[in-house]
Formats: sequence, C-alpha cells, structure tokens
Amino acid sequence: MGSLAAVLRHPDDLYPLLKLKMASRQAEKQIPPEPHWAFCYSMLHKVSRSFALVIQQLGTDLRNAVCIFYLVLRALDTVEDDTSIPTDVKVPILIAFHRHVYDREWRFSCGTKEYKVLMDQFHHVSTAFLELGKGYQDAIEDITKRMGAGMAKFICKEVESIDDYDEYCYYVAGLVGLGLSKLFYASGTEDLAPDSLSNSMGLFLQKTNIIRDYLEDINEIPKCRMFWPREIWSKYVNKLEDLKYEENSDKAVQCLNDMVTNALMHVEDCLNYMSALRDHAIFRFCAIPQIMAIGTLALCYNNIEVFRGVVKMRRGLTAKVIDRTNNMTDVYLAFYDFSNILKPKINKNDPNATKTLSRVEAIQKACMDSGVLNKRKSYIIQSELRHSSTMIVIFFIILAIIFSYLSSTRASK
Ligand code: IN0
Repeated sequence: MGSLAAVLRHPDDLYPLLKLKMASRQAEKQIPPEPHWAFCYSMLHKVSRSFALVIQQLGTDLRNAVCIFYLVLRALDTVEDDTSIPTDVKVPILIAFHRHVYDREWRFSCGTKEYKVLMDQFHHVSTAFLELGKGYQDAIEDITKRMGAGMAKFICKEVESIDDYDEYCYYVAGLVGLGLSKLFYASGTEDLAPDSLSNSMGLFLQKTNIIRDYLEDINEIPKCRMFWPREIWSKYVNKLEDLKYEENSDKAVQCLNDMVTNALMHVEDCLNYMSALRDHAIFRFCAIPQIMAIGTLALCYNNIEVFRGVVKMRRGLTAKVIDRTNNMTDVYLAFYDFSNILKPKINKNDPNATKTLSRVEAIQKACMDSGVLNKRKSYIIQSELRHSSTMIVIFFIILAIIFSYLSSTRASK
C-alpha cells in the first residue's frame, strides 16, 4: 500500500521500477549451474538486491571475483556483528579469516537469517574462491587479513576521537576500496587508483551508513553498537543514547549535522576516483552507491527522523539512479542536485552552519568546474519537479471534468 502511494506521488518512478524488477528477474534466471557458484550468486541476490544487479553487469572474471569478495566481507562482518559470540572466540576467527577462505572444510555457525545460511554453507564460497585467478585471490586474501586484524582491534576499543572513527572506517570500508581497486587493476581494464582515493570511496559510503543506522545500532540486542565518535557527540550530549530522547531533539539534530558535515569531506576524492574510471560497467558499479550515499545524506541532514526510525531513499528513486547513471555528467549532476537539496536545510543557528555551507559549496564548485552542468538539466530531480507540476495540471483537468459533468447533470434535471 505504501509503495502504491509512493508511485502515485511519483508516477515517473514506475518505468524505472518496472525495468529494475524485470532486470532483477532476468539476473535471477542467469544463476550459474555449478552448485557452488549457484549458491554464491543466489546468496548475493539475497543479501543485496539492487547492488547484486550492478555486480552482475561486470565482465565474467571480474564479476566472479567481486561476488566472492563481497560474500567473504559479508561473512567477516557477520562474525564481527554477532554480539552473542564471546570476544575470546571472536578475535581469533577474525584474525585467521584470510586463511579460512582457502579451507573448504572450515565452518563457523553464527548470524541470523540469510547470514546464517551464508556461514553454515561457507564451503561453497571457499570452493568458488579457489577457482579465481591468482591475482584476484591474492587481493582478496590481503584485504581480508588487514580487515580482520582491524576489526579485532576495535572489538575492545571504543570509537573515541575522529581519528579513531576514520581508522575504524578504513578497516571496514576503506580497505574494501583498496581491494576493489586491486581487482579492477587485476582485470586489466583500469589503472591502479591511489590508495587515498580508494579509501575515501569506502569512507564516504560507510560514514553515510553509520549516520543513517544510528537507531538500529543503538537498539541492537543484546549489546548496543556505537560508531559515532565521542569527540563529536560529547559536544551535544553526555551519552550517545541520549540523542534518541525527545527532550534532546535540538542537540540531536545539531550532532547529526556535525556528522554529515564530516562525511561530506570525502566527496571531492570520490569524484576524482570516479572520473578516472574507463570501463562503463566498473563505472556504474562504483558510481551508483556513491549517488545513493549523497542522496541519503541530503535526506538525513537536519532530519530528526534519523533518531525515530528508518530514513532511506525511496525505492523508486533508487531505481531511477540505477537506470540513469552512465557517465561522469550524470554523477556531477546528481551530486550538484543533492547538495542543492541539502543547502537550504542549513540553519544559520546551527553551530556548524558555516562549515557545512563551505563543504556544500566546495562540492558544487567541483561539479561546476567539470564544465558539464550547463549542458544538461538534472537527470533525477528536475524530472521530479516537472512531474509534480504535471500531476497538479492533471489534477485540475480531472477536477474540471468532474465539475462540468456535475453541472451538466444538474442542468438536465
Ligand atoms: C561495497 C560498496 C562499494 C561499491 C563500489 C565501489 C566501492 C568502492 C569503495 C568501497 C566500497 C565500494 O558498495 C556497497 C553497496 C551496497 O551494498 N548497498 C546495499 C544497500 C545498503 O544500504 O546497504 C544494497 O543492498 O544494494 C556497500 O555498501 N559496501 C560494499 C561491500 C563490499 C563491496 Cl565489494 C563493495 C559496504 C561498505 C561497508 C560501505 C564497504
């Protein structure tokens, strides 16, 4: 019912939504016949619906490597996330995970729902991993080793300073960027990107997730998980969980805006990383999550709902991003538009207003300097405005028809 209302409100979502649904069905039909690859690809579809589609569009060898990399990381994440595993059991698993991927016999049951299935049948992932080219295996092993060690370090360490926050995000997401850049390079289609830019790609995504998932993480049972750095939240409240209480709403929103401003710092690096990509499928694979992230930040900024429930881009807008992201012009337009949505939400009384505004303006300048902005109208948001005015016109036409029908029936009586 909710999705019907959303489509009625945004009728131009319908076509990209249908296209996404059909592409999804098509991709699910193309699951490989070998049982281990069949398991890996159907698992990929279960754990990440729209992202799986974009992975599916990569060339065969790279696609297989990214699929396995994604599942190995999800498995590592499942061990890290499972708050019911005692620390003395968890830490050695995280540290040795890069060796487990070579062992078809290894198994450790944890997690819930589809993640439990992934862990219980991890031998399929190991079997598929062992069929990858050596260049891909080495890259996945190296990143898994560094990430597992980093996660183990943070099991007993809180995220206190902004440096800790950047370090934690480097382990869980920046390293994913470094790993993906290595996989792209190993595929022979891309140059090796600088580590600092690859890191920023991961940090921008992960910081957006951490901001969006505040409530889910704080309410985690049996133990809450805290990733917002004390150095930021302690300026506003005494305890991180105080942000969710209604009496602290003003402080909560200021703290949220501080976090968003911090995340925006990585945007220029991300734009530089994406502008160097040459392969169309790799480009889409990288650009779609980045556009989703800036869209999510624009939605979350100054929005108390982050502390009340789930704030997510609607499915129709996600479908549009997947349908219409093809080149750097699309990326600059999307970043420009989403920062234009955020900009008027900056309240001059917010303690970080000047800083946020200068970040937003720097992003907009980077987009403008690309020289492509005047060539084309926005590809997502302008069409939203155009369609809402179309809807108003249609509404008045229907009203006029009803009115004339009623007047004619009254006249004939
Ligand atoms: C990712 C990233 C990802 C994609 C492309 C390039 C990247 C470069 C650097 C770092 C990460 C990069 O993208 C996914 C996106 C994703 O999973 N989206 C979810 C939606 C959601 O809200 O979670 C979906 O279901 O579609 C991502 O978030 N991460 C990820 C993990 C592994 C790989 Cl191989 C690529 C997770 C994270 C923590 C941000 C790195």
